[in-house]
Amino acid sequence: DFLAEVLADPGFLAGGVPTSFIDERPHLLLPGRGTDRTSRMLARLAESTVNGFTRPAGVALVDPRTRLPELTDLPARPDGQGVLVPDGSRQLLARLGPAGWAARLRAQETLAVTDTTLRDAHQSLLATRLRSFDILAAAPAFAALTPSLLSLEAWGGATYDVALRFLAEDPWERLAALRVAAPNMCLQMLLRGRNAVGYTPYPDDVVRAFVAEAAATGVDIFRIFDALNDFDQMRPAIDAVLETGTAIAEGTLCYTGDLSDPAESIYTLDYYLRLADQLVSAGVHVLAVKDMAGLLRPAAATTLVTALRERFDLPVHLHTHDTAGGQLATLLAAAAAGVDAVDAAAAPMSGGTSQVNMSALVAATDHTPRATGIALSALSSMEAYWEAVRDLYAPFEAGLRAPTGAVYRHEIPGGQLTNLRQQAIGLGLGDRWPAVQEAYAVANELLGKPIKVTPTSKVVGDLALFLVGGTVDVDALREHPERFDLPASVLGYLAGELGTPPAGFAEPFRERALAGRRPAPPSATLDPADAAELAADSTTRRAALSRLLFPGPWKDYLTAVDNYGDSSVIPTEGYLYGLRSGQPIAVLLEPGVEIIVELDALSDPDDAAMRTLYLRVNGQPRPVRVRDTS
Ligand code: 3PY
Ligand code: ZN
Repeated sequence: DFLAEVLADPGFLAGGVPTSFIDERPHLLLPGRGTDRTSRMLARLAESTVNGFTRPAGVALVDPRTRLPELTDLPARPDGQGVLVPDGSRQLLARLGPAGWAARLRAQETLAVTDTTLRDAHQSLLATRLRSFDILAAAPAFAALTPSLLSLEAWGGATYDVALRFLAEDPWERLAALRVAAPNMCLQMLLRGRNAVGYTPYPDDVVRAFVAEAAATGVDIFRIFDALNDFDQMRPAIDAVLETGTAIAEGTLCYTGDLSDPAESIYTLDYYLRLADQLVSAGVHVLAVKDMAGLLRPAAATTLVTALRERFDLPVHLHTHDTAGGQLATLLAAAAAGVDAVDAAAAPMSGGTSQVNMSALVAATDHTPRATGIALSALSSMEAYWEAVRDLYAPFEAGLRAPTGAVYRHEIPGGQLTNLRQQAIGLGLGDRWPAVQEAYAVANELLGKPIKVTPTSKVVGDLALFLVGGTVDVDALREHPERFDLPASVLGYLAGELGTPPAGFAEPFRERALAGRRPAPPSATLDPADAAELAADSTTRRAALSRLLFPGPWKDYLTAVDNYGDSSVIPTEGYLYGLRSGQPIAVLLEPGVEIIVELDALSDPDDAAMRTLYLRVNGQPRPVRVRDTS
């Protein structure tokens, strides 16, 4: 809520304020709480300056906010805080209710589009590092310029974990602030069924509390999947969404293989239709096809979409990744077959392991019966912003420079491909990347060709790295898995912790692998003290959820807040790279409380490796010491 207030400050949106700001507000220099907050913020900036990332070479970083389009065509809000935004999908949902909203989506000819820039696109291109700061700065432009989007996918997936683990941010605060900043758009999240936003199954009470809190905080559309397409693993989450009475439940078919291939024996059209039957019987409002690796080819999309729409009267929402470069063709084939909604991303955050470029999709459908109603000019006006954002996050690019055809063999999901590559580099296997990809295909087969998406994709990836890192003889492993010190995630998977793959486990591989070392199953019940916290007020409940889902990262987050305060208010260049002489940074600690920080000089490390930053804070000299860990 605090972030939402900051967002409403004209100074924030303008990307800074004149240094006279503080002269007009001398109270900001008074000691007390504000001073303490300032010290912690300075500690964070000092830490980043000395030990942070190195600015990317050859790129002139700019403050993305200076690249935002001006929203001058819209009437100002009566309170002067920004512009009035047109009604969008969220008002429609409030008016029609979930079933009516879904019926309308199914009946309309317009191709509906979800924007994934704020979730899957940066998860797939930038290791999920996009901060609330850059998400919230873009939100008013989304709300003003693209109100006809079906939804903003902006939460869930890996964003929850990464916010706590790497960004020192509370994911709930991001959601609450985004809710305020884009009041006319349906917000969508990706929920991993029983695994919620984590990697192992949680007790039903945790999933139920998570869904209730997410809906109350601002999620309108829940895309619910299970990594093994196991309906029972999705059921509690679906029920919890239906219980809200106000949110949309998208029941998801994770797509893998190639259903047009006569040799495909597991993931056939019948297989998907059987699963869709279960989802529809459970009462979901929308059927989602989630092609996480970008394997759905145009002809298969035609077959699948046509069959789903013939068999059921629900709208169908298609998600894919452009890893091999051809997925615009798939979206167009699906559109021709009647798909109701598709996912795409802002051009500078699209392509490769991310989603298809929304501008290309809009251009391809304009002046046809399936035109999206989204203005190309609106999308173009945001490109400079996203280009600047992408430059800022350069250290997290693990990028494929170009599309890859190898995905049709290894089937690695877009969200995992770049991460796995980084993991391989971290293990000293960077130059063996082709071998890792091939090992992934082998591990897939050893594990019974499961659907690969978080968390099963991690199991397959772990086994692949184990194969390459340990130069394991695959035939020996296939025959005698009990002789190998297999990764814990692999043993857990084989023990059925994540459910059962559609074709069952490969036997006798599984029996042998588990012989004498079957891991204990995760607990299905909740400690009464935890249950009480989940039933308490929102603040207690959110904290309990974060602690239960991610105990370690939650503790790290609390420590970071202790040390540095709320660092989500620091502009990303300062947060990642720190200060540079001659480039003051303006930090809005809260609405109306802006601190201008400038670096005058930086000392060399002393005998204890301590360095002194000679800062000026609102013009006043302020030395800060920090340990150089390099
Ligand atoms: C996630 O679970 O985070 C995914 O994006 C799966 O595709
Ligand atoms: Zn995805």
